[in-house]
Amino acid sequence: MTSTPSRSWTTERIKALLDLPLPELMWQAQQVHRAHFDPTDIQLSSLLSIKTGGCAEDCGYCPQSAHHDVGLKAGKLMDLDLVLANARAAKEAGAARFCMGAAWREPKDRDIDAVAAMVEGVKALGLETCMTLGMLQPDQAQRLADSGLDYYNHNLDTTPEFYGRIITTRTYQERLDTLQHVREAGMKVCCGGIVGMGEDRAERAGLLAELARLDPYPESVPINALVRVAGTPLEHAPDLDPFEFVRTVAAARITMPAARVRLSAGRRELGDGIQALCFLAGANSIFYGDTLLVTGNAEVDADRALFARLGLHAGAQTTPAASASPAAAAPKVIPLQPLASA
Ligand code: SAM
Ligand code: DTB
Ligand code: SF4
Repeated sequence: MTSTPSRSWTTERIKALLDLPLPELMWQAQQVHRAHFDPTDIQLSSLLSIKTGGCAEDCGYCPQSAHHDVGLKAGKLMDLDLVLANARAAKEAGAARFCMGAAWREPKDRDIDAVAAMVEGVKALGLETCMTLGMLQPDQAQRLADSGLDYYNHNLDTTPEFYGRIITTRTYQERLDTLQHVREAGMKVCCGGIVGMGEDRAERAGLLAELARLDPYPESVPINALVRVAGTPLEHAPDLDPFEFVRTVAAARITMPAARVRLSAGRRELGDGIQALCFLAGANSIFYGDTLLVTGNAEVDADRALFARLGLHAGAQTTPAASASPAAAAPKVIPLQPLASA
């Protein structure tokens, strides 16, 4: 089977994929997956919140927005030593990439000096580096690239039509502009979205069409299932049929054949069976570690057990089971109590 060039993916064509009987959709996704990857190989990225809470943006899903009261204490930018201690623990536990997230609308120029030192330090440990700091100006993107940043995560989150119901403080076009600055600075793009915010199937197709038509499409595509955090406007978002999540993963695989499609936030709540279906649908990356940014993630021990049951392995550098000593089982230095989801 040949993969259709990404630029020809329209919302209508992707909606037609999402409407297929599940066995047909899975079959197409698996053929594309096997043409580009070993389907047992899963990439592991660990997350760390380097600056937590108090964010000026009003993203309706986000526990870190200053517009919502979720009982989270806002913090300052984390010290370099603590970042590096967390990165070392993540590497020991088997992660290949370390993603540092800051609850900023956009970094100030002086913040870039501090985070560039983090990139250099994490890279020196032999990890791939990723950051997500909000909007970037071209010169800021260039400074991050020059410091050795491999990936920049900046999500489109949803389709342009649904976007205004979720975020009012930053435009869709501003997100696209940041993605362009990241590309022009020579970094790899990590860009995806959230499923389960009350959007319909056509709107999920619209998100995938935006992602697949980026030229080139992102190397890394996180598909998050909304984590409904008490105190956020989306606390009571309607339940999503988990098969809709699986379908979205499959369509991401088909439309962005060579991307790492990441089964991201919310996978613990999806359970082992749905996670397994996502891996069969072409997901080949996870956020790995007991916390996401401020909410809990599937635990490292549970992931090791699931990988063993499914015959999956961590591709880059190490496998979690082979590399880890009990003391390195999880990055225990993270000084956060995960927030409970609603
Ligand atoms: N502040 C930066 C920004 O928004 O660009 C970076 C951090 S922000 C937390 C990164 C991404 O996390 C968001 O774009 C969103 O896709 C995801 N996210 C945040 N809260 C979430 C939630 N409750 N459930 C699922 N994904 C979430
Ligand atoms: C992404 O797409 N998902 C991650 C990462 N990029 C930075 C963040 C998920 C956050 C989930 C809620 C929280 O813990 O804050
Ligand atoms: Fe701020 Fe990012 Fe959360 Fe939006 S998603 S409120 S920009 S931390």
